[in-house]
Amino acid sequence: MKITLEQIAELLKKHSKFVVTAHVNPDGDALGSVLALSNYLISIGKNVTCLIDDDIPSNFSFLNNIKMITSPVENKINADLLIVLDSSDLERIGRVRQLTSAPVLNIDHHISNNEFADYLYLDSNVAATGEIIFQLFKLMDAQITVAIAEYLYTAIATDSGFFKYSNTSESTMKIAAELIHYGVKPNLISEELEKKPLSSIRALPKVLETLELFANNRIACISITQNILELCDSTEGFIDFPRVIDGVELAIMIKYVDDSTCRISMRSKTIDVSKIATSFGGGGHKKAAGCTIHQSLLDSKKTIVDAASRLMGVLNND
Ligand SMILES: [Mn+2]
Repeated sequence: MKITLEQIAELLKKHSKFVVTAHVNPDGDALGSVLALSNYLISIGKNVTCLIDDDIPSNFSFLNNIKMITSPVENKINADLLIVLDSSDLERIGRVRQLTSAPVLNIDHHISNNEFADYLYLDSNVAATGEIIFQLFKLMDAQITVAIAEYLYTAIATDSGFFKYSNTSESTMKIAAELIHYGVKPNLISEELEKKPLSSIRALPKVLETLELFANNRIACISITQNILELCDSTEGFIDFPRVIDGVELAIMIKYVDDSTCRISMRSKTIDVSKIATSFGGGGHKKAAGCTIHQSLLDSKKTIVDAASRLMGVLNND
């Protein structure tokens, strides 16, 4: 059932025990939204358990109280509501669903959302789930502490590519400005988020060696092979290299998972890549989406480049 922000506020007021979660492979929006909403709920006397079924990338360790997000363990949790943030389908929250039978409230901005929740608030026009949480806080007259402002700024800045992507709207900027008013220092947040481990920079030449162009140079693809993965812990930011090549409309990163599984990330300037991702069981946004393909790295590359070429209306003869 689709609900309004007002109805979300009612649900939050009415209930007292919440599990708050977001998608696996958590990004700034997932973590920032979970931390902002959870800390607010705690501040108004609610009982909150924050769970994400994955490791938290070290870039986010600067966020206040980040350790309150833990991995799910076997024990069942008695809760009134399971709040699922920034996730377009239930599979994306991993094992968290098995821990509670509470009804699900889903707050999300992915156009590919499959409407799995009991209560859904979906706005695919906002840059980040953090924007929706901010609107909710305004509606509930929430006190926005510096920490909450930092969580929301991190959520919005990361999902909008630091206010560069096409999802950046007038309202995105206005919310960011308000968050600065509440005490955010944008330079300090960028410094933390831009940090890369030395191993990633050292692996970069190997990554760039894998660069291939298809569809008359409109598609650029990099491959993170098993060998490259052994050199670096994080592949964060690698897709920006094919993305910025002059003339490239679609950047693809194919990451080895095992001999018959690859993780695909896509960043587009023209075509709607959420369609491609959804057709392979993944999801995302029009200009940024991802999926998993159960093929070898080479076969996955062909599969995804062919699908993208078809959508672009070009025959891929490369
Ligand atoms: Mn998001």
